[in-house]
Amino acid sequence: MATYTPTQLIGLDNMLTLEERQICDTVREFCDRDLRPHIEDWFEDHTIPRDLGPVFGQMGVLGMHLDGYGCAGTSAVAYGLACMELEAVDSGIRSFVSVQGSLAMYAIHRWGSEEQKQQWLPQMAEGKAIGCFGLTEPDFGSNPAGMRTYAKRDGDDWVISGSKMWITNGSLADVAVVWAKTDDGYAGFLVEKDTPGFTTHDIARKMSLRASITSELVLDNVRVPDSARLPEVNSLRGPLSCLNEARFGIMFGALGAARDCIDQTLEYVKERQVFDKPLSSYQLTQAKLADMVLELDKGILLALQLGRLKDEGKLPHESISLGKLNSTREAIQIARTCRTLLGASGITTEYSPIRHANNLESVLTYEGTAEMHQLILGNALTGEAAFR
Ligand code: TGC
Ligand code: FAD
Repeated sequence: MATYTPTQLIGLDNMLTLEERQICDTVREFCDRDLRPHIEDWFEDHTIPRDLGPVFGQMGVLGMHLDGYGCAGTSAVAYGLACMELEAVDSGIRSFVSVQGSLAMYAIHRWGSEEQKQQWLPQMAEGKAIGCFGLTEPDFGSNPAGMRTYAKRDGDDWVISGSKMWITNGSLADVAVVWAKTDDGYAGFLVEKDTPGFTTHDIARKMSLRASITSELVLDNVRVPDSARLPEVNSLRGPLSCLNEARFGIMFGALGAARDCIDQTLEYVKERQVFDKPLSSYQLTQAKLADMVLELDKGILLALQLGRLKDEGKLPHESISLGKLNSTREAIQIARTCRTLLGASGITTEYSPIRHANNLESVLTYEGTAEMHQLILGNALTGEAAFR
């Protein structure tokens, strides 16, 4: 009897353009050749090689949905599909690409001066310069409006003091996009790595997103010229607009992690004999598989619809919360259920579900926790902001 892959059941390929299918195939081949063979070691060693930057650059995935300045200028859907392939390897891999393209590069592209764009975007698209994005602080994660990092005007310069916490690629970055309060609202600054007073400290012993560097940024009277300030924004609209881009990528990406869990588990249950029959032949196994594939495919259809709206310029930022909330919440459930089907074999990194499940704890939390996205949707539906 013919069998189907999970995405064949919704005819995913028929919903994609030729270019989108080609991008998927190219990124998947690259992942299988250059990333997948190493991911267990990177996760185990709590690291990600810095020289992956130029490798991603050659692939054309860094800032791929941005126009000009050496960026590929693809559709939003193509970017999402690339995120799905990257996160099928590991959320840390997708994080590297989203922080570079959707947070650091997007901030410069959307809110930077022409000089800043010329200076940074081409080398960031090539992966020769790495960027990070400092919004969260030790005491202000879900509520960035409360940030204490402060930038004071001093003649032609700004002097910035404060700290940022949980910053992906913090110590790898050549340039940090740092958000600070000012007398006039909020501003973003491009802080180069060797600027006096600027230091980074990596966060150790993470049980999640181990194939990713997460750092604290400390700014102790860091002096930068006004030309380092992103000139086009002086409100929280600046960083929040960048989050929309990264959340969009996660909406697709988390489903890649879920798909990989299901793929590995399907192979396993067909081979594994329990009570003298393949594990795949039991009704309880099939019910779990059916429910997981249903959620995966529903998630992909939602992501694709929101992606098409984004490409038409008709996607309200509140709708991204639907996708980010759904994909992360369902993906972590799928990863955990796959782990149950693997039994004891599921507790080591030989199979991907437990690694994905651990990673998805971070993905559920960063870029707005699941609860924040419920509140954003609650606000959109009722007109009542219940954050405060
Ligand atoms: P609020 O008063 O509602 O708005 C302030 C200003 O921002 C505008 N705005 C938005 N603009 C664009 N996109 C959005 N999604 C926006 N949401 C609001 C708003 O119009 C206003 O503009 P203006 O010009 O009139 O001033 O802001 P609030 O303080 O009440 O906060 C709203 C809330 C709670 C939803 C927001 O703070 C939030 O989303 N909190 C979650 C924080 C978060 O997601 N942090 C993520 C940090 S980065 C990260 O996690 C990277 S992980 C990367 C990886 O490794 O992959
Ligand atoms: P808190 O805000 O303290 O939340 C704790 C709990 O309280 C959560 O369950 C939350 O949902 C709940 N809560 C908060 N407010 C409310 C409310 N009003 N009503 C009900 N419940 C509420 N940040 C960056 O700026 N740049 C990065 O590159 C970056 N990378 C990250 C990488 C990793 C691996 C991780 C784990 C985090 C990263 N972050 C980054 C930080 C991330 O965005 C924050 O962790 C996240 O926004 C949540 O903030 P918090 O951890 O301070 O949790």
